Amino acid sequence: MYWDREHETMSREQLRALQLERLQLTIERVYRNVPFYRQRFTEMGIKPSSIRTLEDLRRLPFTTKQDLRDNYPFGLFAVPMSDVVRVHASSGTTGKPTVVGYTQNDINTWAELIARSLVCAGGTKFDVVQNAYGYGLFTGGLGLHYGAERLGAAVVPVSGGNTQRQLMLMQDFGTTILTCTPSYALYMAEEGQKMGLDFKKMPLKAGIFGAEPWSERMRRQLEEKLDLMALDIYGLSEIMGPGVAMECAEKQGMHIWEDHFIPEIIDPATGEVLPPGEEGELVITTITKEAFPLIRYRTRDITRLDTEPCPCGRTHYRIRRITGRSDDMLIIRGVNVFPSQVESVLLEFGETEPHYLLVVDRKANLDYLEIWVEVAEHMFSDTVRKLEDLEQRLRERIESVLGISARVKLVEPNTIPRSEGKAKRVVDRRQI
Ligand code: ADP
Ligand code: K
Ligand code: ZN
Repeated sequence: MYWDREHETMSREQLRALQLERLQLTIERVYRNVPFYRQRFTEMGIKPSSIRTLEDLRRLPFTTKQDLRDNYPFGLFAVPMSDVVRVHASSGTTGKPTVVGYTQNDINTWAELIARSLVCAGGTKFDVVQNAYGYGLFTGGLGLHYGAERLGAAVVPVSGGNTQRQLMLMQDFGTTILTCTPSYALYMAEEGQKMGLDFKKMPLKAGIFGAEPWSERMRRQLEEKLDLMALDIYGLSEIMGPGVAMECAEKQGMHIWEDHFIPEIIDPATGEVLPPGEEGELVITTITKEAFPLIRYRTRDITRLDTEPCPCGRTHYRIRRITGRSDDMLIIRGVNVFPSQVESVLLEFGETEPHYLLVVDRKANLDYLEIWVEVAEHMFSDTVRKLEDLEQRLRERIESVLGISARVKLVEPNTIPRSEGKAKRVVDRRQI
């Protein structure tokens, strides 16, 4: 029923004591090994010995994605590269990605937390886990992979895409646990139906869905169509990757693994810590990471912390569904996209106007991105070929920066509505 009963069901007092001990070690580590933190702490008159209680955490400064960008690529690592065994990356706010590193111990911790998360979904060594999260620089694929192996399950490292083959393997291998984004799972369900598959006759029992926001409505659809228990998993590369928090069979929010991460909920406007239960931005401090520890990292994800005891017996607090972001990041097919990334490409090209719009839609459970870009009047008197050529070059460059496919549509001046004040860069038509 549990993977690590001792840690998952610790009393709150024990858990707090463990957190304080680990927090103090982490503060010492970053103070010693990361010039960025030493300088920040010194400016604020903070020494490692200043952190005497868990409440003292509030005195420490936040870390933001901009800090990661300023220290690109390895500047915040707290160990020499000889101790780093893996590097992952996710979208940054402009062209450069956010880079994270892991020691062997970090990889082990990650595998442990994923194993815990799989057990939350009823996983055992007898399961066949079809892992359709993308493998590569993104944390989804490899993160789930090592945890499923740790559990002793049989992992099918199929990665994303190629839906017909996914469905064939699912049938032939007798997949019992499916891991992927919720929108891709729905897409698979519908493709399967078209192929005449009867999911009720297949051994699928659980789906571990995350990397993008979804809803109770989607949960009902997934459970009905795929005949499984659909659970939510949360994570972000900066903190580790998937498996930072995982729902149990109670389906009342995701247990955040507090023996490794300390969550806080803040008012995104003032930075003030909010009382338990209030909605705000999730801030996380890592307390066991070696290569890439982060102090009070602002996730920009909006949620609330549920401190009520859970009937499953796990004592770790739960975060509720992520309801939005406190920045302009979009998640398209599980991939993080910032409008500023598109802007940086347009600036680099210098052949268009600075007015652009990202139009996102979901058709048949797949996300589509169209980018409208205004070009000068005289461009339209040029040959069609010239315009098509620009469109294609922009598309190729944007796709390589964003990591997802997109359609570029060149439009005439003043096509994109102007707004007073902050420009509106996104039209999101998706319903989840
Ligand atoms: P991952 O591969 O886990 O998606 P990324 O670092 O690429 O990692 O993206 C992390 C972001 O994805 C989070 O900050 C959050 O906005 C979003 N995300 C991850 N899991 C969920 C989830 N279960 N529900 C809503 N959003 C999620
Ligand atoms: K994501
Ligand atoms: Zn629970």
